[in-house]
Amino acid sequence: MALTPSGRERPAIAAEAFLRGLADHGVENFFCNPGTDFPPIVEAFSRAKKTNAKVPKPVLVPHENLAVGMAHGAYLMTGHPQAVMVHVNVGTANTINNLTNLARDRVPLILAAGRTPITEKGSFGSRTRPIHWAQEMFDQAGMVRELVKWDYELRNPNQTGDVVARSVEVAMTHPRGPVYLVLPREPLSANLAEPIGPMKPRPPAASVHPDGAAIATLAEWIAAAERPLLIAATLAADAVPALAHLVERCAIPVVTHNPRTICLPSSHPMHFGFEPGALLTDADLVIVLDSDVPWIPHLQHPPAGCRVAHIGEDPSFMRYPMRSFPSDLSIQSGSLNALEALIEAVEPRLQMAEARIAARRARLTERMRNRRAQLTKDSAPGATISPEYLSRAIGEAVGEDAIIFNEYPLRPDHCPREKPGTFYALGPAGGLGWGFGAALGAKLSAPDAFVVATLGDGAYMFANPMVGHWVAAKHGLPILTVIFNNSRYGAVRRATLAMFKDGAAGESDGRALADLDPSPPYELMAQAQGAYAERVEKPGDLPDALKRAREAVVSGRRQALLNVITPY
Ligand SMILES: Cc1ncc(C[n+]2csc(CCOP(=O)(O)OP(=O)(O)O)c2C)c(N)n1
Repeated sequence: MALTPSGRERPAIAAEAFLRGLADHGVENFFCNPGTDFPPIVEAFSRAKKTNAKVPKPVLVPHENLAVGMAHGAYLMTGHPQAVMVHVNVGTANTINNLTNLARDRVPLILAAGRTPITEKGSFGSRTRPIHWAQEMFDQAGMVRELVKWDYELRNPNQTGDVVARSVEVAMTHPRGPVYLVLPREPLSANLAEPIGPMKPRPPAASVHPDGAAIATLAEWIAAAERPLLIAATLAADAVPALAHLVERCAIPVVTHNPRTICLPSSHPMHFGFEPGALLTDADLVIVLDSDVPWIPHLQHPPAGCRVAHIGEDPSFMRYPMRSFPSDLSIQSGSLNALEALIEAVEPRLQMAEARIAARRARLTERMRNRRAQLTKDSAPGATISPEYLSRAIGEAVGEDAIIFNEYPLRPDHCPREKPGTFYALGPAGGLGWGFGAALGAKLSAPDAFVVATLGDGAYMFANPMVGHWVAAKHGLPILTVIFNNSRYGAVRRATLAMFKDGAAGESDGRALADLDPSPPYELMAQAQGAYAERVEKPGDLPDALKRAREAVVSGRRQALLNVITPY
């Protein structure tokens, strides 16, 4: 128990139990953007400093969306639950974009927000500002309820520890995901009846194991298939060797459609890129591994009679309102558990299939040769810097241990990554304004890593770049940001042309509402915030510019930015 300046004993308040409970549950950082709901939190941090109580590290982030992005990056580095606290309903509103990304990417985030004081007078925490009336909502959690697994409002200060434990337990249970905690000022600032003791976290349940009969069926199908295909999107780093082994053994080509992680090393003989294409339209068996959208049904589909099996901890993506991919078999399981079980089940069934597998391997080897030759051609330097050439140059410059956060212009076909855990991409919901924050959060949790954010110029603007560079400087987070600057929202233009090439919009080449000219001198703006920064326009200048920027980050411990002019 802390003492007051006059030496009297000071009873603990609920905010101290909140912070200490988070620390006891493995939360290392407390990403926050405060308001008038925060005085109990500020008091709790100040008391912890005096008493050396274990609390998370406070990380001030002057925009809530960036804070949530940072929490994502930190989670990807540690696997630990993350915490962000924001100012009442208005701060919550600013989190919703990245909260959507984290919900779809199953990130265990404890998103906490104050709530305007409940009482108009008479309590220690009662209302003291005009905003305290207007900020009240009938149902503050209703703003985010669709995106979180659980929400709760602290009502009794003595329950704080249990509320923290419950929030972490729900967030960490598979499939993981964000939870929302509302903390009104009165209970958060109230004295506790008992001193705060250490909390023993309840361990979350292990990832689910697959049904044995379903695995046996799929193993039979694999042994019998002529033209199998596996489509994946995300895979935990520790499951990559198992996938690599299975598909190598059975000669199953793998396509990672809309990938968010490395599912196979780029050089793996079964890594067939990122578009299902002919491998899908020819297939007689498709295994969908933790992939929400394995192909685009409007544009392509497997042939009639092709078997389709889905594997994942939530193979039917229950929180997606509509999703109608065909399915002959659905296996609910953590990916690693399913892959290990399949490896074991398939081996004894392969004896009869060896000749077929050898013939398929030979066909795929030939196909791979052509694929690699085409990739080399596509990324050759031209008169201007193409995104393919830029991707290749980044891959060559950053090294195999660099951790890349891609939102989303980097062409993974042209930027080989061999090590699991060295590439992450914008989640399936595609809320822009993610990558810069995620890269900063990763650097915070993996200080020795060389972290690189590859961003479109649009994505960079969405990230609140002034806040991002401030956070990098303030918290000592030197990362490299590479802007693929085409002075436009290329994706919006392409979408317009895909639908209205022959319409009136096509007459202006789909540029209306997609034009980001005049493009600001991002490099000067980053320099003003202390970054090493350059503008790069010529293909020949790119490799050295990347080297200088890398040096600035790795040796100079300085944030760096390259504004690369990339017409596409
Ligand atoms: C928050 C949010 N607003 C709007 C969009 C729609 N959107 C998708 S891609 C895109 C353009 C991004 O431009 P840029 O980052 O420059 O990449 P480019 O498309 O030019 O490769 C937009 C606006 C979105 N995904 N998220």
